Amino acid sequence: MSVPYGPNYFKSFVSLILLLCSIVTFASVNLELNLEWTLIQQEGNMQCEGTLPGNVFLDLHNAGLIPDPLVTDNASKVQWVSENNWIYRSQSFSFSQDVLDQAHVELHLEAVDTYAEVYLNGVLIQTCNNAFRIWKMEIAPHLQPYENVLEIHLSSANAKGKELLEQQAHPLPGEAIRAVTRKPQFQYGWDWAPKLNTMGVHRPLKIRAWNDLIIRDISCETISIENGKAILDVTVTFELNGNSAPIHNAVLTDESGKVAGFFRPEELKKGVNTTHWKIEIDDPKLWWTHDLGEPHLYTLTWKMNTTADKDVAEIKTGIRTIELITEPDAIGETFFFELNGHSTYMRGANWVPTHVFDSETQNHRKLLEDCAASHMNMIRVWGGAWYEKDVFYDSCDELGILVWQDFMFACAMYPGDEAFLENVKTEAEDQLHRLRNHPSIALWCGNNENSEGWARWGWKDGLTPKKIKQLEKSYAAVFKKLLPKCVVELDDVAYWESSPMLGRGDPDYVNRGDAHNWWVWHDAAPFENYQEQVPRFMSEFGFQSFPDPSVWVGALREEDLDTNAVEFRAHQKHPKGFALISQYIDLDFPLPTNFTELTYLSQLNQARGVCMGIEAQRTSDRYCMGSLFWQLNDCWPSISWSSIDFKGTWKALQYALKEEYNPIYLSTKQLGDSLFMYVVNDSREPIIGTLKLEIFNFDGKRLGIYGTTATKTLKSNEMLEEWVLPEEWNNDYSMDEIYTQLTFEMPEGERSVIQTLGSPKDLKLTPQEIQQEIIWKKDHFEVTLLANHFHVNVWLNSQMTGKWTDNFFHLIPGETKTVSFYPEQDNSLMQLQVLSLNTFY
Ligand code: BMA
Repeated sequence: MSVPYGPNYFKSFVSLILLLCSIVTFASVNLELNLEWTLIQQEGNMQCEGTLPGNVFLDLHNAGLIPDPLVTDNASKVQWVSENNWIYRSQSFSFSQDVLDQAHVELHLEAVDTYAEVYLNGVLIQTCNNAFRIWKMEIAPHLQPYENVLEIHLSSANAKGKELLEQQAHPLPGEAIRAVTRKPQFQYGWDWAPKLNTMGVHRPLKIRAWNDLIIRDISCETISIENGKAILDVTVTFELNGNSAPIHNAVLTDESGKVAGFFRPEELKKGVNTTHWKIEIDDPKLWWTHDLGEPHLYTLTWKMNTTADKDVAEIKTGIRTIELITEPDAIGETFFFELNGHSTYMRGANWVPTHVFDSETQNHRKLLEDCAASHMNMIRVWGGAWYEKDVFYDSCDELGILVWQDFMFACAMYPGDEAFLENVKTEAEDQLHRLRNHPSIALWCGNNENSEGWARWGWKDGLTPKKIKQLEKSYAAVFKKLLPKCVVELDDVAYWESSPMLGRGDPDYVNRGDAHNWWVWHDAAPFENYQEQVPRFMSEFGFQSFPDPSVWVGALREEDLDTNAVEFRAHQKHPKGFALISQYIDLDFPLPTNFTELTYLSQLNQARGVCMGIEAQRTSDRYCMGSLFWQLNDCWPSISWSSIDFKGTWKALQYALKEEYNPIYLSTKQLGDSLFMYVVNDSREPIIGTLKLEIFNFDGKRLGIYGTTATKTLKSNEMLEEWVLPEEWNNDYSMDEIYTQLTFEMPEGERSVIQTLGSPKDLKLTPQEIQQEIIWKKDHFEVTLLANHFHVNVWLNSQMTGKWTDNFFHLIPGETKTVSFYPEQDNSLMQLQVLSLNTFY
């Protein structure tokens, strides 16, 4: 194939990049369309260079016309941008003859945000009104051989929202302005995100040119896995233009080579056709989450040709079954996932966008690797944002992490008129087609907290019974009828109407469905509340903390690192955020005296709270079958619930998860004056071992050893609970003077955890010195520490962005601890600050 742009236009900055090299030999063409753009204010005289994928905030900032919205309190200063209408106009471009010769040339636009009119050479070719749809438009009739200009006219979602609200037959409660527009809801401002209601096209613009034949869709579903045999159903939808009969050639492969093949001439049918291929595979290699096995992937390649055209589609998929089991039991109703028939405890977190601007999100893979490294096996894509980019789902498939996928609706009541429903239906179909082949997708969930909001957030106040009924009808139309129907028709995983199923306050809250615990934080209940309220599946619970100080570099001036500074406060989006953080720190920790100490203690406090929740849930003897805390990551420099901050630095919580989410879970819990010891086996295989509890004083002297010499066997999903009564051990020492080491000794090695008991505030620690040695080794620092006294949660503050191999750990008296730090930027100088809880005593 020749270079796909005209020879006279080398200087026109048009570049069309080949997406798939393998397609070179085929007649149909797949291209990414990279053009030069100008951004023009519609009713004003601002104009600058534009970039798509991208958005107006980015372009105006790059041109120096607005300040960086992520920095200081600038977000509040750029709100006028969202009230304006903007045009992206391309420079003139052309296509090569290969493209122009095709009968069809389609422009595919994804993440068009949101109200847009697309013009080609002055002709309106598409009107868009949904950022979550994939817009496909035929442009062949409007193409010129040499000069083409594409224009995307974007109108303000605020203005359009007001217009739509006026047309509503009934008022919508809550933040109605955002509910009428299908764009990421967090862009209207959230309690962890600034209000940056932007306009643009966030994902690559694509061209598909074809002549006689195009493969529109391919899906591969696991029908059953039984007696060492898997049955798969492959469905292919294709479109034919002409009169020659197509020939199919399909092959399923993995790294061991061809697994199954298929070759068949097909009867001709002009227009849209669907064909099926049922495959039986002996001894299939199943797709497992990384903690239960290998996330094995197969490649399915489907080639088709007619005498006049060829096309090929390739997907990566896995053989697995995933079911949500909700069955009545003595207490209420179960809520757990079965992966390949195996009941699986879900350990994970909620995912928000990795950047306020979708085109800037890049670090999906790295964050998901962090999740796997902390033993997470499920991640929830929360409903107030985006259906994530392909790289997110590809990474989950490869890393063996399941995805709880929300449809993009959050904390509002949505319209139910026909136009809205039609729009949502197409959105759901687009996304189901795009994502259903990913073995990682475990569940489609209708919305986030809409039904809880409706039940208990006062949205019904002042509404007549008739209006209440209308709103409930709209809710039912979207979440009880339309979305479940789409999921049943297009995917093989379960649909769940709303997360949570029941709000807190509902008497059945802990008995059925998934739950969000916001007594802690929003209602200021103590962390112990997590122990009282253990639901069947906890899909949200969490607490805020400050990010690593390196996050603020470039975002705030040194002198603004102060909770009273307007600039700093702009990065805390919860109105009671600072007060709540301090209130909880006061309960359990010594008082911080400066910003660094506040950062440190806020992280310890967050880790303590979330881990108390995880412990209560994981030691419920499988009553609760999942812990997804709120929230994994950040979309900008902020004080938030995240366990990994905006620059990717792990907070204390993320390190704690290495123990807390370990598939073989160990914990010592103080209940009254007794000590309880737990071992929980989340792995697929039985574990055999002996349990031992050692008690040490803070000088490292062993005061006692408890446990039985009897070997215990724990089957998969089994829990071992043992206890030490007060009379057996605490005559000589009190809880605030000791730390424990709980060990489960197995033939293949031991698992061991070190913990302190009770409130950290009461610990009788002393601020003894830690000896340090720092060595620079080509690309990383090696830090060696040694102390004579037990140090709680040692924090190594490098004051720069990078990655520690361990941090926030307890330092054992007399034991040398060596950790490494890999700075993001080349930097052989580190001003290490070492802090531990002991510093405060
Ligand atoms: C949950 C989420 C978000 C919110 C978080 C913290 O309800 O669904 O809406 O950001 O709580 O308040």
